[in-house]
Amino acid sequence: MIRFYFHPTPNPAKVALFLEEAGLDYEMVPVDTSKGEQHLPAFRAINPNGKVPAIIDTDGPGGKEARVFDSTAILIYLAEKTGKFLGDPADRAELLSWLLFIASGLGPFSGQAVHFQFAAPEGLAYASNRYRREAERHYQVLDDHLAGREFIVGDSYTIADMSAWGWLDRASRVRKGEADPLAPFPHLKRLFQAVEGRPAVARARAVGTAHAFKKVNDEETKRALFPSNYPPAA
Ligand SMILES: N[C@@H](CCC(=O)N[C@@H](CS)C(=O)NCC(=O)O)C(=O)O
Repeated sequence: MIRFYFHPTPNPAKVALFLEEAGLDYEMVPVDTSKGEQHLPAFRAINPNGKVPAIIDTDGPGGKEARVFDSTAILIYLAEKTGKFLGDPADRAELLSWLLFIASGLGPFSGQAVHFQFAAPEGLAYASNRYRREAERHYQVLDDHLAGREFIVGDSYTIADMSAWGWLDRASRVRKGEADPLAPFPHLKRLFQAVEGRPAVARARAVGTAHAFKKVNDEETKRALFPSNYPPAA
């Protein structure tokens, strides 16, 4: 059994997709980041970084419980555990390279592009431009790589494609104001649509929908999500 610590946001979405693709038995545990539940000591014991996703595998290595945090670590852990969606072993260097490119580039720059265009105070044009343009540059790198290729790694659907899907799903926020945000990146758009068409995506999108996650963006939410805007806790 996997306990899956979840909030309906891009990094947990990648893991939801893997769990559904692999047909693993799991229990979704809501972590309402808008209420600050990611900062509770009980959750910090699972992810010291205080972010979702995280998992507990009650049947980890040696039959012992294992915690895994960070979406890319979880994807690699579960792919190795199940032997699914890792691609050809001969392509492992490519798989790790593209996973880390998404984990350290495409994902974080997309996140900051969304932050500066939607959450930060007005007037931070330099930051908005930098993060949006860097996100777009990462889109272009992946788009160029995908020319003439069906998937990111080798010739099969892997955790790299799932990882990219999680953030490409937010392209309309990353490229605020664009009606068809992936249009300039036709290979990326094709990949996104191919993943989007998989039955597991509909199931992954349904994860957590029965839970009443907080939607209001009030002072509690701002303090929970952006603690660096407030004085350090004593
Ligand atoms: N590198 C981490 C990033 C995790 C992350 O930023 N998660 C967001 C949701 S997508 C979160 O927990 N936000 C709440 C917060 O930052 O307090 C991963 O890939 O899992």
